[in-house]
Amino acid sequence: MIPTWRLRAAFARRLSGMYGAEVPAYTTLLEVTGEVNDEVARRDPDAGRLGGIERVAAERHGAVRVGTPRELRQAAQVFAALGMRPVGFYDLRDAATSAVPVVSTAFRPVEPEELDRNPFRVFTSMLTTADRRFFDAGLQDRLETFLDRRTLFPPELLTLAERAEREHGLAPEPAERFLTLAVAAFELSPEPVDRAWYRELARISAVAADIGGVTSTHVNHLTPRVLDIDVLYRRMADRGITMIDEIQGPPRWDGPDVLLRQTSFRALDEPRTFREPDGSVTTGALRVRFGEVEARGIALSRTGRARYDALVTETDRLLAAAADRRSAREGDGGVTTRQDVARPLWEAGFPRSEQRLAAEGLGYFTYAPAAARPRDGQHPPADLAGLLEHGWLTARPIVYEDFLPRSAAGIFTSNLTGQGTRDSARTGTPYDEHRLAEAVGRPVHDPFQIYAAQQDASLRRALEALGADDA
Ligand code: OOG
Ligand code: NI
Repeated sequence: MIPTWRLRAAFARRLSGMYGAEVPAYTTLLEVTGEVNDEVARRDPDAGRLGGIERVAAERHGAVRVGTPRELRQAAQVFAALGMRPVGFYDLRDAATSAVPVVSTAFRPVEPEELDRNPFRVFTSMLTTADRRFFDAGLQDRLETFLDRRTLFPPELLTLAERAEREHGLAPEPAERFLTLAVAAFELSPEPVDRAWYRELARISAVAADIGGVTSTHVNHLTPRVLDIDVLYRRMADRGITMIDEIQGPPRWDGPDVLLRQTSFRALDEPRTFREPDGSVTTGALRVRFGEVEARGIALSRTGRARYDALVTETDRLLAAAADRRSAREGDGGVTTRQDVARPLWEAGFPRSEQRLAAEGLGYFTYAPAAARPRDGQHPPADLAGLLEHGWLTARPIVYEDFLPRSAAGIFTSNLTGQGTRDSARTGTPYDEHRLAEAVGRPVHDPFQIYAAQQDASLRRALEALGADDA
C-alpha cells in the first residue's frame, strides 16, 4: 500500500519533472533555488526554524484554473486522494489592480505532520461565468456550453481518486496508474486551439481565454520555496532571466519574516497549434505559463494580519504620494521602491522580535516548557508574555502555509497580455467561502482556525506540564 502522503510527494515530484521538461526557465529557477538554499543552510544555524531543510527542498506550490463547479469538484476529488483539502477563500475579481474573473481556494494538507511530510499545495481558481461585469448573458451561455462539453479529468482517474481517498492510499499498480493520469490531466495539451473563440475571450480577459478558450487545463506555474528570496532575485537576473519588478508581500527588514514573499518571471512564448476560422491548422504561440518563487515566514493571527494589511495600505498611500511629487517635478530624482517605503513603516509599526510577536498575540507559535529553566522555587506567571519573558516557555513559529490575495492578483496580472475589460457599472455575482464550499462540494477550511488549533493545543499541553512540575 502506498499511503496518501507518498502519493502526494510522488505527484509533486512528477509534476515538477513534467513542468521542467515543458518550461526550461523553471529548471534554471530550481537550480538557483537549490544553490541559495544550500548556502543559507551552511551559513545560518537557524535555517530550519521554519521547516526542515528537507521539507523546504521538496516544497512546491502549483496553480491551476478550472471553468465550472463540476470541474472544481473533480479537481477536489483528485487532490483529496493526495490528502489535500480546500483551505481559504480568495476573491480576485475586486482587486483594485486587476480584473480577473475568478474565485479561488488552495488545496493543501492541514495536519502539521502531513505538512512536514510534504506540504504540496495547489492554488486553484474557478472562472465566474455568471459575473456580468465580464460576461453578458449570451457569452455566459456559450462559455458554459463549451465548458460542459469538455472532460478535464477522465472517469478512470476520478474512480481511482475516490478509492485512494477512501482507503488512504493505493496499492502500487493502481497508484502508478493514478499518478500517470493525474499528471497528464495537468499537462499542456497538443490539441489545436480555436483561434476565434480564444480571441473573443481574450478580449475580455486573458485568464478567461486561458481557462475557457481551450479544451483542457494545465498547471500554469510551479513555485519552489527559497530561503533567501532577495539573493535569488538578483541571481536570476544574472542568469539573464527577467523577473517582475518587485518582490511581493512584506519588505526585507530587520525583524521576523512573516507571511509570504513572492516574485516571478514572465510567461514565455510557447508554440501552440491553432484551428483558424477557415478550418486550417496553423502554428503560433501563446504566453500562459511562467515561473514563481517564494519565501515563507510566520503565520499571523487575525490581529497580526490586520496590522499587516494596514501597513500595506499605508505603503500604497506613501508610494502614490511619492509618485505624485515626482510627476509634479517632471520625473527628476530617483524612483522610490515599495520596499524602501515599507521598511521604515515596519520598523515603526511591527514587532521587531519573534518574542514580541508571540507575546502580543500577532503571530502563531507552538509552545513547549523550556528545558533549561532552573528549579528555583518560582511559580510560573499566569500570562503568556510573562511565561515567555521569564523563560518558562519556548515558542516555535508556525509556518504560513497559505497565500496572499494581493500577491495572487499581482501574479495573475503581471503575466497577462493586455488589461482586458471589466464593466464596473454592472454588479458581480456575490461569492464567499460558503458559496465556494457549495461549488467544491466539501467544506472550505478557515486557515486562521487551523493555525489557532495547533497553537492552542500546544499551549494547553505546555501549561499542563508546567502545572504538574509546579505541584
Ligand atoms: C494563480 C495565482 C496565485 C500565488 O502564488 O499567489 C498564485 C494563477 O495564476 O492561476 O499562485
Ligand atoms: Ni503561485
